[in-house]
Amino acid sequence: MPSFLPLQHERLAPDESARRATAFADHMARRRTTRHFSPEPVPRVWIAEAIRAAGTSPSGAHQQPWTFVAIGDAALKAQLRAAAEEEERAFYAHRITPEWRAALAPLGTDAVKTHLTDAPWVVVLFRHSHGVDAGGGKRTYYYTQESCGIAAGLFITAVHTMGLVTLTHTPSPMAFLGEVLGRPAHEKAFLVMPVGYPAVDARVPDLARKPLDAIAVWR
Ligand code: IYR
Repeated sequence: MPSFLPLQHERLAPDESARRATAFADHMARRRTTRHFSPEPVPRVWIAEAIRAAGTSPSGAHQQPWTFVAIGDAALKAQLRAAAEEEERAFYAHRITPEWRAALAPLGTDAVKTHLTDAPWVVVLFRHSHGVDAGGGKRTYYYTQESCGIAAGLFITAVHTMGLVTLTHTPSPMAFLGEVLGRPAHEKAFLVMPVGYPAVDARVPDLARKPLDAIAVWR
């Protein structure tokens, strides 16, 4: 039998909804992805709160198919950076297609991943490709990609809201992350997110977002 509870919901005055709608969209419009992090420390509890926020994400069948590994240890970050750069050197030298290289050109990315050692925290989101029941048996999980994508979005939003920056980094391939971080085989590295203050001279590519009328259709 499913068990239901009354929804806890605060009904806002319409003008307050309107004010929040614009304030939040403006707040998110100020978010930028930068590759330039300050090594300044960030309290562990802030990272914990961002993970707690991300963990409120909706997920397929409420299976919550995610593990967030937060790395603050400098030696471990250096080990991850070395492994990521090895993969990325092969990516930029051989695996990248000409079309992909052209698409990345405006971002100015290369195989050097200073953010993995500059940022005080590197958070790696692992997607559970399936669950494991009490007896060690495989339990099918649903919509794990979508679920982890939404959770990552909430994490990024939490980080931005606390005045920090993050970068959605996808080293390719990512299998080394599970090995270095000792995750079980059903946890697949999904996204690497360094978190910290921006460097004083942090820069961002000169990019524009699509306007509302290019991304919304009304019927
Ligand atoms: N994984 C590489 C390449 C890369 C791919 C995309 I799509 C980006 O938006 C940015 C980078 C890297 O991290 O450099």
